[in-house]
Amino acid sequence: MIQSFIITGFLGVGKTTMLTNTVKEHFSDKKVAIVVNEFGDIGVDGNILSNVYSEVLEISEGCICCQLAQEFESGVIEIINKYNPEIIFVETSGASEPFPIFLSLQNLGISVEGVICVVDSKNLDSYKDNSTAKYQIGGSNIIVLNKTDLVNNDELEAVKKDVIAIKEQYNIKNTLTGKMIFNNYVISNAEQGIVNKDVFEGVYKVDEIVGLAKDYEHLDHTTKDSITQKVAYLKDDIAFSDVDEVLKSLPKGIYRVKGVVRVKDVPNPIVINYSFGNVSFEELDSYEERSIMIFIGESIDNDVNVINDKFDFLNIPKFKMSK
Ligand SMILES: Nc1nc2c(ncn2[C@@H]2O[C@H](COP(=O)(O)OP(=O)(O)O)[C@@H](O)[C@H]2O)c(=O)[nH]1
Ligand SMILES: [Mg+2]
Repeated sequence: MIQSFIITGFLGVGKTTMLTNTVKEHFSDKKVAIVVNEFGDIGVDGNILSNVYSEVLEISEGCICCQLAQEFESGVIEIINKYNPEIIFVETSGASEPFPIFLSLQNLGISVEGVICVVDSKNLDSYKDNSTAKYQIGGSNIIVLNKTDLVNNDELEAVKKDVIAIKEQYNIKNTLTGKMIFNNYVISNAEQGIVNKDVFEGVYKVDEIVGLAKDYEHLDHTTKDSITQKVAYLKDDIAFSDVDEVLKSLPKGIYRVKGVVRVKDVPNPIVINYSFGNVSFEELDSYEERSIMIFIGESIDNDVNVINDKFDFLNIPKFKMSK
């Protein structure tokens, strides 16, 4: 039976970092396939990850927990046929819930070995009131407190307390039987997404969910404290300092920025990965598309207009066709 892990967690908490740093380390002897549900029109993570693994199925535009279950399932079937993996890791979008993905995997006869929720220990306070974030914690059985390098012991303890409180309140139940879906859960600390191998060793294996309630209530995170994203296409001939300037002047509502840009003073294309005030840059070997930055946050339309007006090299289409 093919095994799988679902990696969930809010925007920018370190899911992809965990995939690249831990999966590479612990599963070098296995055939691993990775499915990434990128929140954003263009899959930036797919671009990074495909440099590390050969098989990345990337599902973009929309989130797998809502409208894309079918696309997700047929994508997974395709990956199985093509690659015959022993383990599949699914990184869900930071704006989606893990549970529908869990069901999809079970539908396909794939064993779910764990639902891992990565938590940003430094920034939990800024996002813990978001309803999707709460359901992500409630819908997981392995909780990884990441970015421990950015907090002290007391802060980490406080984060742990918050996580436990959210977990108790939002722990996912079978609505038919009223029973908890996970009998147990663990909390584990991490830096740069590096966790012990025992997290993956099946000790927390999730039992098949039998007779699941059909009326499982799907949270409508597309309207309530909804996370939106806007893509900006950048004009050519910008400098690295221009990118830096944009990131320094972001309005508060925009807490996540991803992008791939070419700038005239750096030879290689640069991946931008910004979350909650911290940014990292990585150089790519090649990138043929237009330079883009994706701005993500809660109700960011006004915020985006502000930066669009300020920087003439950003081109953010004002209207988007609705689906
Ligand atoms: N300081 C610090 N930064 C981290 C850690 N883990 C991830 N990051 C950074 O957080 C940002 C978002 O990480 P990413 O893995 O892309 O998040 P994702 O959106 O959850 O996939 C990147 O800039 C990472 O380099 C960590 O443990 N400590
Ligand atoms: Mg990611």
